[in-house]
Amino acid sequence: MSKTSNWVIAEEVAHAIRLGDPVVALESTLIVHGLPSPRNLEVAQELEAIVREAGVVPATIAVVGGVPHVGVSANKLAQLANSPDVRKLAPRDLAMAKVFGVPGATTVASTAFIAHAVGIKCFATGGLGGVHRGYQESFDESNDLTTLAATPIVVVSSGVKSILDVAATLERMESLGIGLVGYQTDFFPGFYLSTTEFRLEWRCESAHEVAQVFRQQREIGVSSALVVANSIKPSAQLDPSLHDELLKQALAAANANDVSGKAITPFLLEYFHTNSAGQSLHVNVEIVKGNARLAAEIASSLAAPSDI
Ligand code: PSU
Ligand code: MN
Repeated sequence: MSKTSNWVIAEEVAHAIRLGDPVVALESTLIVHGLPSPRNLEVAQELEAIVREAGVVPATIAVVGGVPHVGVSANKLAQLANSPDVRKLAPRDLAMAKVFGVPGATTVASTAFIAHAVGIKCFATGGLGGVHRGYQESFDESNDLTTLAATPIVVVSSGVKSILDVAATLERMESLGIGLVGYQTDFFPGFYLSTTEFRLEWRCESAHEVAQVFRQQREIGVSSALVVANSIKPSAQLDPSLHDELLKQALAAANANDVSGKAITPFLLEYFHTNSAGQSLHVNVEIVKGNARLAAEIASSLAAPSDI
């Protein structure tokens, strides 16, 4: 019995995978824990619509009744988003979720893990998890990084969340051997901000080039993910001075409230959303939409016959 045999794969998704048609995986932690209700469920639908408009099949991934679902229905996602204390599940939690029959949202790590296991090659999110500020004391580094190091899938993101220690995260990505290219940018994006000061070593101009790089990785046996860093355009970014001010306040509030571990990322994002009069929420949604659009293009290129 394969590890995926009791998973629920939507018929449309299973069909596309069988035929080699393009599919884009979407995660559920971002919806359930990263965005406020009721906007979160609308966003989930908008993301799927963006992928569909590009002629690609969307597959939102979540755990329902302990079982990974690939291509979860709007109804099931709403149930998940509305149930209290729904867990944030990393790959290491999937076995326990199954045994105890609990629902959960999948992080970048578990979405990538599940998507790869069923044969999906491309995935879109907002910002990856990474190394938290103060990691020297807390050892808080997202499992997203270690999982992506061992999961061959294209992940489109706007860098890592700007609440993190970006320099340390980039160093860890290098140590872990995670592939990284900028999409039409020479600088690592700053999630809510179009750019950081960190220069990227590689840049792709098109979805086609990204697909070529990923195919090449697979061909030579590089088994890490390929992270595609896609920036929000400068005119749509969060005002940088507002960003810096909110970040200072959010970190102080997390500290004062003793927030740590899995709760820290949702806490900081929520702080931004409630204290920016909706501006950060708007930017966060735009980021993820842009990434879903690009992921659909890349998935299409990956499904087209190879020219290398
Ligand atoms: N991107 C967003 N919002 C989010 C996340 C990503 O725009 O909420 C989620 C992802 O699911 C990612 C998680 O895996 O945050 C990272 O959590 P942690 O730092 O606890 O590993
Ligand atoms: Mn953590």
